[in-house]
Amino acid sequence: MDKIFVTKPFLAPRKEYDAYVSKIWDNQWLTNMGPLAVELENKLCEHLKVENLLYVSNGTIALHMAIKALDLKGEIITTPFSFVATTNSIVWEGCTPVFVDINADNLNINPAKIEEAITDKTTTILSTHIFGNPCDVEAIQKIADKHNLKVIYDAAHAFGVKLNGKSIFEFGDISTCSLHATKFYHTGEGGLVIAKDKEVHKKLGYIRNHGLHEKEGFASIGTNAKNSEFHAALGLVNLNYVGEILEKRQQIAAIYKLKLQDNVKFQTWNTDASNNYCYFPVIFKTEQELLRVKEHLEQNNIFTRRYFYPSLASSLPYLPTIHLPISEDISKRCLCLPIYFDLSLKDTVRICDLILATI
Ligand code: T4K
Repeated sequence: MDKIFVTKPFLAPRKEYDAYVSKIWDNQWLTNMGPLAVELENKLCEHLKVENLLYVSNGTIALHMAIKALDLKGEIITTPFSFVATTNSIVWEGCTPVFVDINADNLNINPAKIEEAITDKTTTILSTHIFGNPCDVEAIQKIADKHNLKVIYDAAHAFGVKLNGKSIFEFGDISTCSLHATKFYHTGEGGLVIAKDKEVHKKLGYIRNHGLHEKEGFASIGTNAKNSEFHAALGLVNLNYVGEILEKRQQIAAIYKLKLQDNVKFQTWNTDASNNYCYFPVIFKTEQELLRVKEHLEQNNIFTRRYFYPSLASSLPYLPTIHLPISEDISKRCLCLPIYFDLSLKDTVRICDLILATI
């Protein structure tokens, strides 16, 4: 039996991609914001109903760019329950991450605990909409306004998610997204940076392309965060299928919810938000139960992932260890089940039956 992984990238019909590759050959233009990258950017703005969006090379560089563009220093309040790139970007940019525990139900940073972590060095709140579930953006913005802090959202998982009918990318000073092969919508490698402010957007544009060049000199620092025409082409063909991708993911999620509801806990979703089902996390009663299920599934060629274990606050060798009980507990009990376009509903039912037979 074929192996089933936690995810599998969606690929549009090959001939649609090949048509774009022919264009690349004709243009002999491969990178540096070529015509396809520009076309993708425009189509993404239209699709997501946002402005000030940049297509970049990955979701990690998008975070680095956000910190750089806002010229952030000092302490950045962040979540311990995320992919390591969220924390790494803070450390790499010379800032200090200050972890605040999460809410056990929605798995996002707990705004009620943010204020007690604020010091005179705090400049920013950088949190993740984990598994695409919007943070309590209103509460976070209120705290930020009161203490004059910037807000960055790592929206790596949240492509297409809407909150009260608005794109989730519109909240905070900057939102970033990952368009990695493992995401709901992808361009192979890729990322997005969306800024609230036009001037910040302009600055991000310079940062993406080695900084601002003026006449014969240099005016500001930058990096290379551009993406190639081949990646953009993949994005253009895949974008036509996001409706179908979502529909299939919804069907898979419905089966998981129906069959597993009495035996595991699900992430409490923000009631004002849509869900893209980028991931399907389930929370077991104990870590032992999770490990039993994971092993049993592996014996049946089904490979789940412990996103996100262990808690970032207590596991990074280059940072002091801090024990935050809720994120430590959740990270031990949370398992992401397979969810992707090509996963059959029959296999989804089989996965559920194997889980139910183990717990
Ligand atoms: N912030 C957050 C909250 C994030 O979750 C991420 C990335 C970032 C920031 C940074 O964004 P990027 O710089 O990555 O754009 C994966 C992804 O590499 C990473 O993008 C993602 N989050 C993270 C949660 O997961 P791994 O090490 O678990 O991936 P890997 O290679 O083990 O792939 C997982 C499964 O997907 C495989 O078992 C099989 C399948 N797969 C994977 C690839 C790459 C395929 O079938 N085909 C493929 O091409 O990190």
